[in-house]
Amino acid sequence: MTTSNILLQCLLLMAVVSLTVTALPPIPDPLSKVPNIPNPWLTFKNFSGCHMGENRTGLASMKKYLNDFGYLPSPLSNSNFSDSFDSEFQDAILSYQRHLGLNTTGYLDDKTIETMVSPRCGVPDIINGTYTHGRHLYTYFQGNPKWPTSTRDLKYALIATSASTIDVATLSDVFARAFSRWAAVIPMNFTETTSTVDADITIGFYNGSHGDGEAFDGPLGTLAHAFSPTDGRFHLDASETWIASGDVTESSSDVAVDLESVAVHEIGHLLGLGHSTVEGAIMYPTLTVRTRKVELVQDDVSGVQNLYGSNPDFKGVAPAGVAGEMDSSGSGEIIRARMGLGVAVTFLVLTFLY
Ligand code: TQI
Ligand code: CA
Ligand code: ZN
Ligand code: ZN
Repeated sequence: MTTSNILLQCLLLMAVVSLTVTALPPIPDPLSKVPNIPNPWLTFKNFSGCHMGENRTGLASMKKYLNDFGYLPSPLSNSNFSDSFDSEFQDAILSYQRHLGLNTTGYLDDKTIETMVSPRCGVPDIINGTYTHGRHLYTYFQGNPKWPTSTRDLKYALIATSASTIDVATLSDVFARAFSRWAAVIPMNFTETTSTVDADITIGFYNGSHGDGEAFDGPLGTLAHAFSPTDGRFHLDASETWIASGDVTESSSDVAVDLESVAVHEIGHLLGLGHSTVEGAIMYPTLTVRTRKVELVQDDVSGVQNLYGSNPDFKGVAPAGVAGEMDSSGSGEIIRARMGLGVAVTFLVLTFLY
């Protein structure tokens, strides 16, 4: 290779480089990254910035999209979706953003639209509250019962404590802590009331049969049960060795059960969650005696937020593995609830394994 040849090549290369440089397109705006192939959802780009209370021609097509993929309920029979950005549509946007791991802005920001316009699988993401892609996660009761969206304050009352040896002040503390774990993630307040008539949720300790056809069974077996929304009854077996204060793992009893752990699980049922297949979830249907398990994991949070939305102050759960305050003696008996049994019956006492 001669020097002039190299020189020529250099010149050529420079020409190509400068050509390429001058031919570079302007810095793209985020929405133009989407390929311009025929795409039925491309019109969604027109809704950029659209938010609550607005009316945009054609917005109904996005409602159709969110309906097709499981985020928005179908319109009332014989009616069509409207073009107005109403609160139901905002809930669907929030749910979509949560499921897709986007910022939950609740409006049509560019990133959300870009995600919607992108090619995707035709199978709905959610059918009856359950993810269709990948493993099964949280579940709901038949018909997805929940407390009405207008209810943002639930009152609970301790109505039957005489069968329990734990003093009422301690019980109050334990249930307040258990409720607050759920209140931290959804826009719902729980307050204790002494008035049974005002209470949405009633909590009581009972021995044996207690009038709902589901008798308690002495130590272990069934520990407690709760009804799906909006029944509100939460019963505990008075004959368990409940640990309401102090460290359950240090208990002298080998059938000691941590009261707060069971309360957090039952409150999940009271709010409308069935059992989950995610190990480590509060709604996973096993608990080991002499073990404390009180921290919600992402699956519990997704399940309950999909019903009620997110608490605006909620900052996310600690990553798995760090989250669990799970603390086991390792040799304890495992308490198991039968998966899905209660899922088929709503407003009836759920069927129990024990
Ligand atoms: N009581 C069962 C439970 O709360 C009752 C039940 C069985 C149920 N299947 C259901 C309730 C379906 C709703 C839907 O799960 S239990 C656990 C767990 C029980 C079990 O006394 O067996 C906990 C109470 F999950 F660990 F097994 C609390 Cl945490
Ligand atoms: Ca029992
Ligand atoms: Zn009962
Ligand atoms: Zn359960």
